[in-house]
Amino acid sequence: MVKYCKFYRECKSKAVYRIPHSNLALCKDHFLANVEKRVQKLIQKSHIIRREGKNKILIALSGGKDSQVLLSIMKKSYPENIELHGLYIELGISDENYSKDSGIIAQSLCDKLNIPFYKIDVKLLNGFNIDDIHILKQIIEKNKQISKDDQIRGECSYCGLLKRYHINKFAVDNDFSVVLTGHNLTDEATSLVNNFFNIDIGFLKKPGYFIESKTKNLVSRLKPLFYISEEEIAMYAYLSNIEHLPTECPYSAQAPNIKIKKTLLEIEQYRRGNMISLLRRYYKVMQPEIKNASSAEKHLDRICALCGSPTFTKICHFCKTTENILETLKKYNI
Ligand code: Q46
Ligand code: ZN
Ligand code: ZN
Repeated sequence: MVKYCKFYRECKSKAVYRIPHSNLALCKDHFLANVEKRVQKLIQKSHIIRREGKNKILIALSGGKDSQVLLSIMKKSYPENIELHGLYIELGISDENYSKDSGIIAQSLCDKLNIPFYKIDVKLLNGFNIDDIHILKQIIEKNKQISKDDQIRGECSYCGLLKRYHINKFAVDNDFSVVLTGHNLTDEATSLVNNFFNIDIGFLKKPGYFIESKTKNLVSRLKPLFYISEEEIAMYAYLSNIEHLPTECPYSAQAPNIKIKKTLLEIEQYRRGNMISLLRRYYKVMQPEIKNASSAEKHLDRICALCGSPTFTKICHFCKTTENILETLKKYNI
């Protein structure tokens, strides 16, 4: 039987998608409008768009569906009163041409929407990329029996650090008021559960979709797709014909959260809306309690002696890590 759009009983079009958490069947136009409205709601709640002055906003792009959809929605929703710019971090993941193709796709959408595009190559700036980390990890693991001196974490751990650092630095250096990232509901629910398992209080007391910075050299960050699931984003990209890289990063299969994500998606099959209610209720009820109960927030009140970033210690975590990686790469002649 053909299902019809249930948008306030006004619409007589055929439904194309059922919103997972509300079970609301919608036609193409009303589905797209529903997603856009939910994104605009978070933008409004975070007050990142000022009525006066310039609204210079940076979107972190990866060429994947999340950031491509975010860029399209932002351009469509705020055609005039904000100045949008796109930044792509070239991480040097060569398998299946992953990084190269991602950059081309991100740039192509920026060109199409007339948005300034920038690219930062981590190998040029830091002397190594994620492929180098991968090679180093393989060698260290192979040599474990001989030497336990060298320790290395997974590729994603360094990748996350490089991206966060360079996105923030670029935003600070170029006077952006806020950075938007494409983190979605599915990934956020997965990280939350993972951090519960690890009892990572530092993460658990952080605010959800908006991290407002009052620290010099640290830009505020907003995740406008926080309450939009991966499936809804894929549907939005498909229905709006938004070009994006369809393949996953070759290192994503080793990402520590992948099994938790699969389990959450299975739970979602019989507890519809489980992920969205987990995030909503956690950030409304539990996060404020954890924040109040835990020791006072440590402030990033020092400036890194090497790079000038805000830090707790004399040298920031990024500079210490990159220095350590460069030394280890040299040791193994990579
Ligand atoms: S790009 Fe980087 Fe992701 Fe690839 S290495 Fe991991 S973190 S999976 S978003
Ligand atoms: Zn409709
Ligand atoms: Zn530093």
